[in-house]
Amino acid sequence: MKSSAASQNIAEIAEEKRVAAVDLRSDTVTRPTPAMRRAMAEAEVGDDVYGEDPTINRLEQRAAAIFGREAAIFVPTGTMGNQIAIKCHTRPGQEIICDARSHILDYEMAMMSQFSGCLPRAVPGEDGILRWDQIKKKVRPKTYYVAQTGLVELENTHNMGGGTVYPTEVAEEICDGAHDAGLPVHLDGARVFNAAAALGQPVAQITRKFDSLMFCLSKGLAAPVGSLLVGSRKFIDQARIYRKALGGGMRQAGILAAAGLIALEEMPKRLHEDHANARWMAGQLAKVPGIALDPAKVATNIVVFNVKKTGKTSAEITRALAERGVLINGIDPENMRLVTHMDVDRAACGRALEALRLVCGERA
Ligand code: TLP
Repeated sequence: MKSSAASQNIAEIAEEKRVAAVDLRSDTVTRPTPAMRRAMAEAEVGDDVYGEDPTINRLEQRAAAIFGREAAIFVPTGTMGNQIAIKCHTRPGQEIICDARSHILDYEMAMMSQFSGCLPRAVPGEDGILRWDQIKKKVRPKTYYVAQTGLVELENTHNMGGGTVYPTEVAEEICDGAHDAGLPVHLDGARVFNAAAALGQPVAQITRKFDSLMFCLSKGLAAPVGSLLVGSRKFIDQARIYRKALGGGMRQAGILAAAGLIALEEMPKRLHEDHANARWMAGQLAKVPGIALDPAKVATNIVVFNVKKTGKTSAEITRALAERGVLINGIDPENMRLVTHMDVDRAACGRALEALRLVCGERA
């Protein structure tokens, strides 16, 4: 994805043109609802490093209950949640089996190496979805002269795979296989509520075999900040130590947890609207000359499409769209990603589509 500095410039281009932006760069751009802002203003708070913030405690307890686990910990970002989990599960010198386009590998600043001293053993999943048959071949033999596998990591939904969803039986087969091999499995469930909505199954059911999972409040669930790491009491006690070590002990963060509680209780109900908008956009986009994608693969709120045959690079398209008030980023020179969310309704999606038709229709 673009650096935040580059994205900022794109937003500025739209602003200069004084058009109301349709921001499809990510579901991270959602703004807190009026109810969240009220709850934030009125939140009961205390010092969370002393375990004394009642709102944080409530959020952690609710997250653990919703996922049917012993405990949870509030962390400022999904990245911190994933990296704490990796640190807890592994020892320096081990390998982590993950998809070749996973967020932990491509967008988390090589922290699995910087912080945990581990190497990725990247496996190419189909649209990001791995199978046990692929993974089992990558588990290192238990001999003293090769680095040992320490962890298997999955991502559901898979971001760069196009918001793809793990069939529950596929994820469970991986967890069972890994456990038989003596390996823990962590889930990057940044968008696990989108996966649950698409599958029509509760999050507790689709995650029950994972040893730990991280989910984000600040994506489709629209909270301003925050993620939770969920697992056993022992795992979360260890996670609390690493969160503090990373500078993630946040004091009166109940102000954030108050918005997070609304995100957790209220927002999963509306994710199907984002999915319907994404599916609609994908169907329309597939008809635009020069754009290639398979709309049948769009299951959640992410649409990845190829623009090679428009004769333009994704960067050129991003800029031309921004001049028309539409914000969509490239993944690489040929591929782009749009993400639907609470702050873009069907009419806004229609405006974005119109701009895409115009921009892609022009010859480079
Ligand atoms: N994803 C962001 C970018 O970093 C790509 C986005 O716009 O989608 N896991 C997954 C699957 C994610 O998509 C993200 C963020 C994270 C972890 C990290 O969350 P944050 O941004 O809170 O550190």
